[in-house]
Amino acid sequence: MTDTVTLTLSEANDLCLQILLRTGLSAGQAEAVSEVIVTAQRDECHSHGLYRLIGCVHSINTGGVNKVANPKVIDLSPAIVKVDADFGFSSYAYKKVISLAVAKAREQGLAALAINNCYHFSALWPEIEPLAEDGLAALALTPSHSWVAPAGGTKPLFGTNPIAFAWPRADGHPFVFDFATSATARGEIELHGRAAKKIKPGLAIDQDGQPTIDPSEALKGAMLTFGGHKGSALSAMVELLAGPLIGDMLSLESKAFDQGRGASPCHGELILIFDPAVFLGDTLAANLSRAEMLFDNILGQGARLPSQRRYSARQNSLANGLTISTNLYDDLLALLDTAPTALCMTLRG
Ligand code: NDP
Ligand code: PYC
Repeated sequence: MTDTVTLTLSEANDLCLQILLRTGLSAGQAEAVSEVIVTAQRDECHSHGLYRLIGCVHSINTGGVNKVANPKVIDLSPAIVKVDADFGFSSYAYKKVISLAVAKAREQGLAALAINNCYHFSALWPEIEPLAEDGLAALALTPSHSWVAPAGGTKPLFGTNPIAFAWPRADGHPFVFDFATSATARGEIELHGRAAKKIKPGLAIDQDGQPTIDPSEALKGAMLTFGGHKGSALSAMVELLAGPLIGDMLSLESKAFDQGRGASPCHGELILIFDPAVFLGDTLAANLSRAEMLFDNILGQGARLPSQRRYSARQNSLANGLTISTNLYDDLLALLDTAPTALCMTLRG
C-alpha cells in the first residue's frame, strides 16, 4: 500500500460534501465549507485543507455549530455591513454578504464587513484573493481560541489571530499574504503531532513556561507570537478590531464559550475592502504600476512574493490532482463509516 492517495478536485469536493452532509449540516453550509477546504488543499495549505474536516465534524457533533444556520445581513451604514452567522460556519455567512460589501466598497472607496457569531476554522486568503482579482485591495482579521502567550508572558491569552492582505495586479495573480500572528498556525503543530515530528524551536513553551519542540507539550502549554513584541501587539490589534469593535468575542472568551468541547473557535471576523479606483481616479494605472515597481524590486533581489508557492501548488493540483497522506485519507473515510461502500471504493480507486 502506498502512503499517499491522489484525488481529483471534484472527488475531494464530493468527499467533503458527503462527510458534512452526513452530520446533518445544511446543504448551503456543506457547500461553502467544502469549497474553502478544497481550495486550501488545492494550494497545498495542508493545515487548513482536508485535515480540517476532522475538526469541522467534531465541531458539529459536539453540538456547538448551528447545522441549519440562517445568516442575517445587517446593512449598518453606507460603508459598514454586518452579517450575523447564526452560529454557523463563517464561510457560509461570507457568501451571503460579500456582494453587498463589495458594492459598498465600490461606492464609498472603503467598506468594512463584520461577520459575527461564526464558527471559524479556515484560512483567510480564499476570502480576499478573489476580491483582489476584481481590482480591490483587502485586509482580513480574525481571533481564534486563547492559545498564545503575549510576549513577555507565559500563559495562553491571544488566539493564533491571522492577518491576510490582498492587492490587485493587472497581470497575473494578486499579491496576497496570510499568516497567523503566532509563530505558526496551531494546525501546523497539530500536523507535526500527527506525523510524530518535532516542531521547530521558538514556536511554543510547555505548561511550566519552558521552551518545547514536542507538539503535544506545545498544544498543552502556550504558543508564542512571531517577532516577539511586534507579533504580540499585532495579535492584540486583531483581538480588538475583530472582537470588541464588532461586538464579538475575544479569543479568551471564545475558549470559555467552547466549554472544553474542543470545537473550532466561535467569534467574529473583520474584512476591510478598499477600491483603488475610488482612491485614485484617473491616476489608478500610474499608481498600480508604482506598486509593480515594488514587486519587481522584491523579486529583483532574489526574494519571492508571498503566495508564489501557493500559486505554483495550485497549478500542480489542477494538473495532477490533490495528494494527501493515506493516514489522513483513512481518517476521512472513517468519518463516512455509514456511507455507501460504492462511494468509498470510487474515491479510493
Ligand atoms: P506561514 O507562517 O506559513 O506564512 C504563510 C504566509 O507567508 C503565506 O502567505 C506564504 O506564502 C508566505 N510566505 C512563507 N514563506 C515565505 C517566503 N520565504 N517569502 C515570502 N512569503 C512567504 O503561515 P501560518 O502558519 O502563520 O498560517 C497558515 C494559515 O493558517 C493561514 O492561511 C492562516 O489564515 C491560517 N490560520 C487561520 C486561523 C483562523 O483562526 N481561521 C488561525 C491561524 C492561522 P505561500 O503560501 O506562497 O508560501
Ligand atoms: O491553525 O491556528 C490555527 C487555527 C485556528 C483556527 C483555525 N485555524
